[in-house]
Order: sequence, then structure tokens, then C-alpha cells
Amino acid sequence: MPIVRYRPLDNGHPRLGWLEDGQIRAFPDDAGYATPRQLLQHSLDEITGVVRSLRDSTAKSIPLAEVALVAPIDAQEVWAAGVTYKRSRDARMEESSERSVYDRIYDAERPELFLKGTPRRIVGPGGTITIRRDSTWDVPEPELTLVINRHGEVIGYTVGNDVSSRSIEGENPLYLPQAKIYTGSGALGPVVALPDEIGAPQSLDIELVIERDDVAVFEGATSTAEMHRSLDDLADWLHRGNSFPDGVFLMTGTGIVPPDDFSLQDGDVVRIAIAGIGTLTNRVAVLNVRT
Ligand code: DO4
Ligand code: MG
Repeated sequence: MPIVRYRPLDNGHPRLGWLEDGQIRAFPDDAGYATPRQLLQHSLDEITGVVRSLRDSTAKSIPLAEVALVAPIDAQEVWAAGVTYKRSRDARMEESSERSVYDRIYDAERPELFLKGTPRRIVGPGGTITIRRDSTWDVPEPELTLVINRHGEVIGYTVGNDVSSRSIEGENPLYLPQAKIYTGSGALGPVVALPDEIGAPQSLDIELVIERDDVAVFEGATSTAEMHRSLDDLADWLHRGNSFPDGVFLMTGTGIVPPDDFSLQDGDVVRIAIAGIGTLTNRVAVLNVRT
């Protein structure tokens, strides 16, 4: 039973529940699971036990049509790993003025890890992801995303989109934070799948479809089996030197990169599907923070 964060359409506050038989079931108010911050205080055993014990219970249920699913994040940082797939290494080497940094990090013991966003910059299912006005080459990056509790334990998996500016990063790797972290540069959702729902996390199919005017203009696929590092290793490196009292999300890198002549445009629709988790759909807009 996947965990969801939802907002009743009558404008209620977002809260956590789980999906059961096409309905949203709400965690009871006194259970300590109403928010992502609360959820991520618990161990995986506790979370699995609570969800099992509530299954078929009298917990309040709401039809899916009466809620909007929102990003399963409230107080967490989002981090991301880079160059974890050969396809990503090759694409960065082609785009960059500094080819060797990507080649070296692919095989280095220490992975590339960077802060991707804070809750305010991350959108949920159906939200608008953005491209910067000062960027000329933009892509979505479909990434299996680890949901990690305050104890450093992976309690679930969601779909992540590490939207990136290839022109800004390609000009100089030191521009990475500007290529990666801006309002609307990331998306998470639609659900948090618990480990026993997805099988082996390092053999999940990932698909990306980008539509323009209702026509698919790019389709790509990979599998997490193509990843050059283990998920446990990435999570371990993230926690060397960092603690996350409210939990943390870790995007694990992209294995799908559209060809070099492709760039996202205003109005495109991006769909990322990961087997066992679901499909994260977002529309693209040009970022209009300041002119
Ligand atoms: O080095 C840049 C970032 C790489 C990245 O985001 C990825 O491989 O997914
Ligand atoms: Mg990425």
C-alpha cells in the first residue's frame, strides 16, 4: 500500500494517507504519521507495521477524485547523485568544457552528491516544472529517489525529476548549483512505495516520455540495473558528514538523456514512470521569477 500526501479539493491542509483499492485512507490523527516529517521519525519496521495494521481498518477513506496528490515533502532537503549511469557520464563529457571531471568521478570511490532543492523549490504530481530564462538547453532527468528516515534508513522510493540546464552546467561545472537549483527545478511523487511493494530496487524499469502538443517528441527507457553504484553506497556517502533530523530525499542519477539537439520547451509535458511506483507527470513553463 503506497503512502501518499494529498490535499482534499475542498482546500484542506495536505496530510499523509495510503492508497487502498482506489481510495485514499487517512492515517488516524493520533498515529504520528500525518506529515512527511512525522513519518520520517519512524523506522521502516514501524511504518510497515502501522500500514499493515490499518489495512482493511475503519480508517477514514476518501475517493481519489476528491483529492489532489501533492509532493511527499514538507521539511526535507532533496539531494541528488550524479554520473551514476554511463549514459549520464557520456552526455556530460559531450556537453562540457571540462570533460575529464565527469570521466574521473564515474569511477571514483566518492560519488558526486549535491543539494538539489528545498521543499519550496520542489513540485508534486501535476505541478509545473520550470526552465530558466538564462538557459538555452534544458532536460528532465528521471531518477529513482530514495526516501530516507532520520536514522538514515531507506523507508521507501518515489519518482524524481532532476530538471537541469545543460547549457549552464556545460559552460563550467562550477555553475552546477545554478543549473540544478532554482524554483521549480525538481519534482517528486506521485507516491512513496514501501520496499516490499517494489521488489529489487536495482532492477526497476524507468521510462521517460516528453510530449509537445499531445505528440511524443522523445521517449527513452533504462533500468536501475544499469546504475554503476549501489543505492546503499549512495545513501551511506550522503550521511557521512550530514544528519537529517527530518529525513531526506536522495535522487540517484539519470540513465536517460535526450539527444543533444533536444531541449525542453514551454508547455511540454514530461511523464516519468518507474515500475512498482507509478508515473510522475508535470508540465513545463519558463521560469518567470524576475525579468
Ligand atoms: O554532474 C552533474 C549532474 C549529473 C546528474 O544530475 C545525473 O547524472 O543525474
Ligand atoms: Mg540528475
